[in-house]
Amino acid sequence: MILDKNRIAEFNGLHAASHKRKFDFLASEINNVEDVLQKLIDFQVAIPSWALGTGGTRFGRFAGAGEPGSLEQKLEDVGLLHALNQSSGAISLHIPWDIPENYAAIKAQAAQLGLQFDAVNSNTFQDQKDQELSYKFGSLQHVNKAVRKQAIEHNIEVIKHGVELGSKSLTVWLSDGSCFPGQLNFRKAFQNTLESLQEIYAALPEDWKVFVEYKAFEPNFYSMTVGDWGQSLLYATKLGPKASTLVDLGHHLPNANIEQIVSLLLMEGKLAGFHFNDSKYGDDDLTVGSIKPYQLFLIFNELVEGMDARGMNHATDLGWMIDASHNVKDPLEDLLQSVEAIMLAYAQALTVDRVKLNAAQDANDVVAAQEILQNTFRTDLRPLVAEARLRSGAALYPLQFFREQQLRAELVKERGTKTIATGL
Ligand code: LRH
Ligand code: MN
Ligand code: MN
Repeated sequence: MILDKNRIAEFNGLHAASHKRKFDFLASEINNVEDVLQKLIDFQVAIPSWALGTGGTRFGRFAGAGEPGSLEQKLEDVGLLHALNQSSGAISLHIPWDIPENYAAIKAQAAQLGLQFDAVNSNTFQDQKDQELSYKFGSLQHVNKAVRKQAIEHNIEVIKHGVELGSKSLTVWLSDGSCFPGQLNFRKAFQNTLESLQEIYAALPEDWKVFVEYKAFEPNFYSMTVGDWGQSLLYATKLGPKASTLVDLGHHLPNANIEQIVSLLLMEGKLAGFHFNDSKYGDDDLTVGSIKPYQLFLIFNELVEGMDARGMNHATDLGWMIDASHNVKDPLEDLLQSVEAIMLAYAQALTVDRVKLNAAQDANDVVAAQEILQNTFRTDLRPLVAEARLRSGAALYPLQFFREQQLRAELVKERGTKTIATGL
């Protein structure tokens, strides 16, 4: 489905007057409002191809209707999201869940929808049909060199797909690790993984990067070979300047101070970017901002502070991606909510009074520092984010539009009720 721009314009027209009242009030309270708006307009969050179908757990999956059944339909869905919010202008593919065949056609379709190809993701955490050797006991860490070789070759294959599509980075997430004490020699597993990553690194084109994603547990429950930011940073440092650490918000042990991790990785020039999601317990992959919105704001606060200190471009110098899935929501509605939460946290971080915050920190004025952050967090900046959308031709209220215009029903009509998208 390609959305007719007139439908959005008509919808925005109906809400223009009430939006303007709210925005004008807010704008009069914010110093650098035009600058903030431009930054919001420029900011784009990539959508993972595997989040477009209803997710499942190992206990079951309740498939939705009108889900994308092919890579072309996944692109269509991301194009639809982007038309609605103008902030989702990229898609991240997972190989082999997505197998691009006709590169020229896929690229032409993406260009027509205004989409870029973000990081490509490899998959050595599952065995595929017809795969020669099993990843049951790991991939890049495996005790058998032939298994490591197979996993390295897969990653190089993924890079090749990415090159054809115009991606510029590879994200490597490994489920490698062990389930029981004694199962694995930690040092050998690390060395094998490093050597394997070095071979993948050597295959990166000149202008490419590799993102090393860590995760504390699951599917291995005793040790993970890339289990935390320390281990990821070790690999990234040993690999070289094209390698950095990717932070997936759900991949930490409970109560980890993610904003501090982000700040230090940024300081070291080793922060690759994000997989945004939210969680109550572990890798829950819930809608961004649905559980801990204050944490999300604090992370963006560190990002804005640290990126500005290093003179980085917010929109282009890190990888911004969602990595969420949901059992009980319409995936497109879920993704609209996630993008909105990210934009809101970013807007909040952009409006923190940094001069006052620095002064409070330098004076050990703990109360003032907390007030500054919480006042910003508690200011309703939704009209600001809506204004950025309005100016970029998106819908003032994308979720409302999606529901009122019954876009899922249109997709069901096109694709049918018995649809299953590949992914988690
Ligand atoms: C692992 C992970 C990783 C995978 C994705 C499907 O939990 O976050 O990023 O590629 O899920
Ligand atoms: Mn992830
Ligand atoms: Mn995950």
